Amino acid sequence: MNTLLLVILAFCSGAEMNFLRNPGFEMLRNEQPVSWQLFVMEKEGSYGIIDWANAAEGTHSIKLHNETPYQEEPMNNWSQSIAANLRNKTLLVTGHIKTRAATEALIMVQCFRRRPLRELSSLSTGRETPVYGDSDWTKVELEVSVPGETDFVMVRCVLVGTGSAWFDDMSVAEKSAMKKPAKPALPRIPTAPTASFDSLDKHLADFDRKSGTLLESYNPEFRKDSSPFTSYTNINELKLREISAAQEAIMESNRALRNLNAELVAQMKELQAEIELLKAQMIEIREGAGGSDDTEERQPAPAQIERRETEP
Ligand SMILES: [Ca+2]
Repeated sequence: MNTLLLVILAFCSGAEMNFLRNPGFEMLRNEQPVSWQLFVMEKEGSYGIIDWANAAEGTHSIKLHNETPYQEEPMNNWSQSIAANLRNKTLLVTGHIKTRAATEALIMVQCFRRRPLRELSSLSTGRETPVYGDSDWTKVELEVSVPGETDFVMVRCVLVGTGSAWFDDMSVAEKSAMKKPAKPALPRIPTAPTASFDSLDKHLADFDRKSGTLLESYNPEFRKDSSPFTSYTNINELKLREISAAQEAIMESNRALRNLNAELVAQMKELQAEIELLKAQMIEIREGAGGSDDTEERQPAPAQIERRETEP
């Protein structure tokens, strides 16, 4: 029985489709899990690897480790972007997390609009089911109502602070008929950056300036929160949202620059052709008028000069 048939049978039998690729980290390429991206801010004793010794399912999991704290929390993470159309769907996101001496480990889900780039929602398992300290494999889950303007969904496995965290057996599936009320999203950042090419420099400058005091800038209520874990998660979720948005803005601007360069090259070629044509017409006019000075050599067109220069 081939794979396609198995997939069709699974679909027809009502099994939930997992929108994540390689959700159990069993497919490897160059000792890296296929379809997953690693972000670890460079620091001695901080790393992300595939782990053969710990697994909630199969034989592999992914691991993050931070030996010592960063001056500013980078939210090191493994991530995967889902481009499937998930608009207006209610998703059930699940995963398994194991920790050793960890400050906190969580799964975060962000919904983004692409043009203009804007984060539409962000939720994490850290808000209601934080995993920290020494924990054996723990199942965490999160319900996400995907906004109607969403173009892609980012799923991140995050280690906050120090220690070790393992992640395995992940799933992002459409929640079936029985719908629960949606959980509230994080407060929106009023100055969420867009991918406008003109405003990129301003945005990056703002990002640098605000990164240190992000929470106070955007969420003055956080200090009233009595839960240290929830507060810590909020701070770092906001920072990660900013980092993600800045990365996307840079990519958008690079694309805009490439397009602009291509247009400029095309325009220059057109102008050069027009100049050649005008020069040829001037020569014709001079010859037709018989007013050319025979004692003076005619000026050749630039194209002719180039040819002469390349001749041996
Ligand atoms: Ca696995």
